[in-house]
Amino acid sequence: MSWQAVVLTLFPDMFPGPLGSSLAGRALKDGIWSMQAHDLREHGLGRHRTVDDTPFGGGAGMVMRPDVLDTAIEAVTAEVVLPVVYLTPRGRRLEQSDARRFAAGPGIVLLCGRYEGVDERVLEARQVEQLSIGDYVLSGGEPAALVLLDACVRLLPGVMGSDDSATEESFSDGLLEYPHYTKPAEWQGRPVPPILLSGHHASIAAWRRTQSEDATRNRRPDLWAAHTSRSSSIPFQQQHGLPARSGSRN
Ligand code: 6GU
Repeated sequence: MSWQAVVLTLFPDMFPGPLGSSLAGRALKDGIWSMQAHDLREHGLGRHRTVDDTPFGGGAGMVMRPDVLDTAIEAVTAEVVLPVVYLTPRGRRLEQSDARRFAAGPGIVLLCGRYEGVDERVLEARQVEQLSIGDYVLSGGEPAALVLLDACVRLLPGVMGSDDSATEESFSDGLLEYPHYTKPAEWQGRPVPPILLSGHHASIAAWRRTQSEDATRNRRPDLWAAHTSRSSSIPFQQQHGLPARSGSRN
């Protein structure tokens, strides 16, 4: 049985979208994962297939109805038990550990809201997990759903090559990746860092480690703080950007 991605959306045409190409697209064709995008309007009420209404308490915009969403969720979770996730800027920030957790299970149901949001009660009743992909505003949850699915699918067995690139990349040890270089050795007057041409594998590994640490410290102080608090092997001076201890202590 393949890993199951179920999307509930008013815009099913957006799926699989970019996930129909490249690695994820190959894996979809190979049956490693499957994708169903359901139009929420199929469960809409009345002649106009209404899915939303005005917010109690007033305010701008429309809110998606809990009864419509509940029927839609019930229809797709009748057979298998899958976690249900609502993509919303109100959610907790998506992390690599979430992708690992979902990829390890049978699949996921993704609820993509439009308008001002969805009625809170259906999220409580269905124990829906709320996730955001970052602190910026998208016009809907669909691009966020594609992001979450990409992060999960690339972790499924057989999707990436036989190498360990899925696990070795950024975030697996809490550091950003070191910079990469290829031919030509000099381009527009810019040489490749000479250490990379030295053939000294231990020195190259040490240089890359330093590059990873410097990039993380400078660009992502949040990741750096988490990394240093985990690894007690890093000297206090280095953790705090102080000159290294050297010479006699007396
Ligand atoms: Cl999950 N949805 C929307 N609409 N905007 C977002 C988001 C999600 N994550 C970041 N911005």
